[in-house]
Amino acid sequence: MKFSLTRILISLLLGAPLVRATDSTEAPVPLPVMVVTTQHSRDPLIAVADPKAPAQPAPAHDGADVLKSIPGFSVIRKGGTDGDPVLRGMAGSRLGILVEGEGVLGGCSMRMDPPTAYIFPAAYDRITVVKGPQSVRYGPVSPAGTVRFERDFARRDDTGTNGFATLTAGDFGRFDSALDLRGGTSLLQGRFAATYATMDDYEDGSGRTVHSHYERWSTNASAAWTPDDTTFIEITGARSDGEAAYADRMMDGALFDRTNLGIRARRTAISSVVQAVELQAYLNAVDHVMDNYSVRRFTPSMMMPNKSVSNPDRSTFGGRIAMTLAPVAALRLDIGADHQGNRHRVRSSMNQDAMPYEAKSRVADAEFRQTGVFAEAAYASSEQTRLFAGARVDRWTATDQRATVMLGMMGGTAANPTANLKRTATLPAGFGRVEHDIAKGSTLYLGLGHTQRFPDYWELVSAESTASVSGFNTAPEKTTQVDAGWLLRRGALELSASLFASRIDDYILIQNSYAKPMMMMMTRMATVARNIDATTRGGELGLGYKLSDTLRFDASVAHVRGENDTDGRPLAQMPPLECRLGFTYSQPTWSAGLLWRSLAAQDRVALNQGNIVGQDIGTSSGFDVVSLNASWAPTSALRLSAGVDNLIDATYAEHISRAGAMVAGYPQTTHVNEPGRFMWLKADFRF
Ligand SMILES: [Cu+2]
Repeated sequence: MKFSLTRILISLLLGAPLVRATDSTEAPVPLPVMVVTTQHSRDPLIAVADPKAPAQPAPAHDGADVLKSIPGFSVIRKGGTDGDPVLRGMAGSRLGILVEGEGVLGGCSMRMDPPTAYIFPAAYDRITVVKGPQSVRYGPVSPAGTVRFERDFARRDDTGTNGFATLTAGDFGRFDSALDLRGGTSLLQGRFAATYATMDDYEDGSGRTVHSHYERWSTNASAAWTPDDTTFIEITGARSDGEAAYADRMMDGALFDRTNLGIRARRTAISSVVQAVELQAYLNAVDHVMDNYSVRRFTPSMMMPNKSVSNPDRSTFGGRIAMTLAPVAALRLDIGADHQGNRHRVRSSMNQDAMPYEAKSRVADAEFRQTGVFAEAAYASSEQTRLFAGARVDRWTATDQRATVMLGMMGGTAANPTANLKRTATLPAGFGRVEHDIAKGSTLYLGLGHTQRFPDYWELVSAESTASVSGFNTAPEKTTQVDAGWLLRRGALELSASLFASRIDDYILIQNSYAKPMMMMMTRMATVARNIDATTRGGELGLGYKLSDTLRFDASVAHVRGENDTDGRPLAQMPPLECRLGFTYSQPTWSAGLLWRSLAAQDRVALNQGNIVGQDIGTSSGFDVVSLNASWAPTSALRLSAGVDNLIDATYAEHISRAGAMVAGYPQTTHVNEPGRFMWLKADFRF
């Protein structure tokens, strides 16, 4: 019994499946014929998604849209792609995003490029989400949770090649393709993945064209050396780029260039006590260009009378060393250290014709460094009860390298009061959780976590403070959260309930239209970062029920409510109550399904307040969207799926989506609207 507890703990800790997936030498497992509409949690606080599976609504090919099928997630829309993912009302750096354990930080001061803008889901094997501050092993603890995009990481037990290819075509000129090839022997293996995705401007339900076209491509390559069953050494590289039209601002993204280099090594089964040692180092260099002329028709405006460009870049480098110990059979201990540093630079031109930005030199404006140590334990105290606890401490340094501060587009510049300021902070985080099986297939859990988040680039550099033109003194944010829930799998029933309550001291609120005095008794409107105290609470409920061998019913509810206790107002940018109902009829080789997504109105708003991505612009009404899907697997290697998203062509926008901007040649809408009726076809082929 001890052995199986150990196996469970190892698999929980390493994130590995309990039973190893069969390799290509054995009979292939057919591709599942379901179109994913709702992901159910099967472990406390953990949601797992297959980034290669067909999903409805059809996600844009980026790392944010692919999370929409997990209850609790929503996306702040800005255009056709590169939206910002939100978990339980928490966006930006409150949600950690890791690509194979690496941090990728965008460079855009206007937040065009969240980390997910550089992620191409079809190139990965698995997405794992840990909700809440309930693990300390993945770098500084993000208060809302951590999303990991990962590839399988194991020795091959055969020689040969195998691969996965996918094609999607749809309305509005949608075309996605991806190829994932792997081959080698038990000693050496290589992998190559490439993706290409494009879409024209889409139309909302009322036939209004939204400035939203995009084109994206990526390539990933890796080579691994596996001299024996317990040693894995891999080097990886990636290159990607894209172009995206934005419907919510005066500029578009003309370049989203990412260059990646990484090395990782793992040695397992070193001794009875040392189960695994892992080492990793990486570099992610992001180069971004936004302008007002190359992706849209240039139209001079008061704010930007000339062709204008901004070209930020950010290099993020980091590393990690970790060890998994098993001092006794029922105890697993993970200890380690990680480091991350990043450097942000920018060059720009307010008159590209007269002074091209390419001729200017890049100027560093901020640098961040973080080093942390962590220890996390998992202990099976009985066959029914598991205890988890962890603690980490991070040392942060940030340097303000700006001599001057830009006061908006028209405000000119001012001397930077925090120029050359180097600030440091030592921030703790920790959690404890108990999971108890009250019966077979029925688990209750209760956890308490605390984390202190160092402010990010956008909170320190892009925003001012209320008292000064620099926000560089913004205090760290402290989150204390209780997570509790119940998982039940019995017969035809699958139920998951997760509830949370969070107290956030010094929540970093981003507020725009903040009046500041200017010379000659005038005022100007600034965007400021303010520390406030806030509380949030809510949860997700998931239900799956097999009505018969062929008919399945799925439902999910996600809710969050936030308070700004300092201002006595609702906390801004909270998505409204969301319900999803799904029916699926399935046969072994085909399925057909219906998804009904219903959103409540949101009248709890705080105008001009929000986060680094966006601010509340008003209340929103509710909406209902009905979609249909079907899937067919004629052979074990081929799957065809199709869907009609938004069947009744409803006109709607997500509450948290950005306000529509005036774009020449396009109608302006209050929010950036979601697409109208959208038909798509997807083919997946495994070989
Ligand atoms: Cu940008």
